[in-house]
Amino acid sequence: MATDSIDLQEIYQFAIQLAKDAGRLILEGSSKRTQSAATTQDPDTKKNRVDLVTETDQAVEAFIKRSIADKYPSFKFIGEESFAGGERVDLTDEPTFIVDPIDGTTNFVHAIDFVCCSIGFTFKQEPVIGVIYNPFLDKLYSALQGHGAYLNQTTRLPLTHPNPPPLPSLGDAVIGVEWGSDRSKAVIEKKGRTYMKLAADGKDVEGGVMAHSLRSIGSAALNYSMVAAGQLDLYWEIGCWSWDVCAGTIIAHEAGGKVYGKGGKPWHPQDLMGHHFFVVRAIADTPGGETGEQAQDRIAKEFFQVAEEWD
Ligand code: 2AM
Ligand code: CA
Ligand code: CA
Ligand code: CA
Repeated sequence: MATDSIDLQEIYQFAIQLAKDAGRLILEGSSKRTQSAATTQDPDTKKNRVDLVTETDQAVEAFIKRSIADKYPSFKFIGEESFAGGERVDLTDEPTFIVDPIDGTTNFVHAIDFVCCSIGFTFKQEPVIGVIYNPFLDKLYSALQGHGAYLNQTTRLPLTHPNPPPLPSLGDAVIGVEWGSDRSKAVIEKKGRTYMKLAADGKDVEGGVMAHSLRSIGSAALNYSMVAAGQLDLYWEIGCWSWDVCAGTIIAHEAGGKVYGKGGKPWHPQDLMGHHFFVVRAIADTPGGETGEQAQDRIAKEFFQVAEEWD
């Protein structure tokens, strides 16, 4: 297709409106968000009884997919619930929407307000547009490549823009982590050991860094949004998917955050299709001569001396 002719500004405005409309559907569906409404249908991809999906997840994805097909019939679409339904799509150079209709389904089912719709868009394999909307808190995080990241379309991110605070060490950080839905012994032991080292004092636990704290807010996309805002210092995730992080990747990047590949390696576009994610918030240049990016790399290095890695 004539990809040179795509109008990113127009697609950005379309994605913002789509996220707001999806948010309305999520609010409407919230009256039905009970434990019993959640099922674990499709045993192939919905692995176990904590991997929840509701009718609202599916209805919102169907709405978003239809809206995109009406407006941009030639664009590709990757979405969590379509994937669960057996639709597998590779990342290509083509314009591609990558969507999670509800990120934070467990929160949605338990009436916890950290729920969002995440709409990402890639072009030539790079995330260039991201919109993350939490309808319960009416917070919309968005970014278009090269144009900065915003909260509710007006407040530049990070919230401290243009003066992000320093981050002297990993011990000064509030770190976003999640338990995910893979509760196998291997995964939970590795995550658990890493969380212990992050939380404990080095005098008690070998390698302990005693970070300011850990937070599990239950939505990968909102973790990215909070790193973009500068509320979380970093976020580490193993096990989530492109639809969890596509929008967040460009929002965090446009807010001065740095995203990394597996194990803290430099980010490569195909990392989006993997399951290892790590992002550090914007950090100020220090008068001593360390740039913000050098500080981000230093924190990443410190983190991966602590974190356990796996495939
Ligand atoms: P979901 O709500 O769309 O299912 C909470 O752990 C966060 O991780 C949510 O963003 C959730 O997305 C996502 N998630 C789901 N399964 C996961 C897994 N196995 N590993 C990591 N994250 C997962
Ligand atoms: Ca899910
Ligand atoms: Ca998700
Ligand atoms: Ca989801």
